[in-house]
Amino acid sequence: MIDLYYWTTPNGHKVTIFLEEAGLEYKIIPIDIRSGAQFSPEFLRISPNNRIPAIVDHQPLTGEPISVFESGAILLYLAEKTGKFIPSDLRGRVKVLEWLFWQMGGLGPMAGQNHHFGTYAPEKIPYAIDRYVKETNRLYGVLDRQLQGQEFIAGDYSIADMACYPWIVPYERQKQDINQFPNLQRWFERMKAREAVQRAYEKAKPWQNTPAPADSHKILFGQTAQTIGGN
Ligand SMILES: N[C@@H](CCC(=O)N[C@@H](CS)C(=O)NCC(=O)O)C(=O)O
Repeated sequence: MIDLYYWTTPNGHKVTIFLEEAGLEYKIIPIDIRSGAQFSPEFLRISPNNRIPAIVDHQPLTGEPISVFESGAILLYLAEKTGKFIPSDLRGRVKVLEWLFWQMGGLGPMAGQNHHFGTYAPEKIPYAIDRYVKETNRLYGVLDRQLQGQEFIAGDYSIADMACYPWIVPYERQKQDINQFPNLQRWFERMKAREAVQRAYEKAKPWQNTPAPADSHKILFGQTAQTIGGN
């Protein structure tokens, strides 16, 4: 059994997609990041960066239960545990890792800043909005080129696809026209049609559109080292 510390965000969806694809048994433990649940001492013991997702695997391949934070590390851990969605040959494996890390260091953070300045920032700062809309657009172009002539990002369907897909779902919010990226669009439709992906998004429903507390903006975007007790 795996405990998944989860909220209904792109990084949360990555892990439900894997768990659904692999058919692993798991329990969702909601961490409402809008109300500050990510700062509880119990959660910080598992996820010291006070962010979802995180997992506790109660039956690892060896030894005591193990916790993992960071969505890329979780996907890799689960792929290694199950022997699924990552090739075992050297070259195939490197390809998947390249695109997994590309998502973790590029697409995720840049699209995240795009959401921040385009949606959440109380002040609309044209330079910041433009910077992240353009950078997201460049990354979409990179992915579109990579998908030319292939069905999935790094060869066979893999954790690289699972990492990227939830960050393309909000393409409209990111002010991107997916029609400009035909290879990416075909891949997107292929991903969306997967039953496991649909089940993963179903899992989010009980918490989606629930009212956020009045001070959620401050909780999510107002933290410093001092407020989290880091200095
Ligand atoms: N690099 C981390 C990013 C995780 C992350 O940013 N999680 C967000 C939701 S998508 C979160 O928990 N935010 C809570 C906060 O900012 O306090 C990962 O991929 O796991």
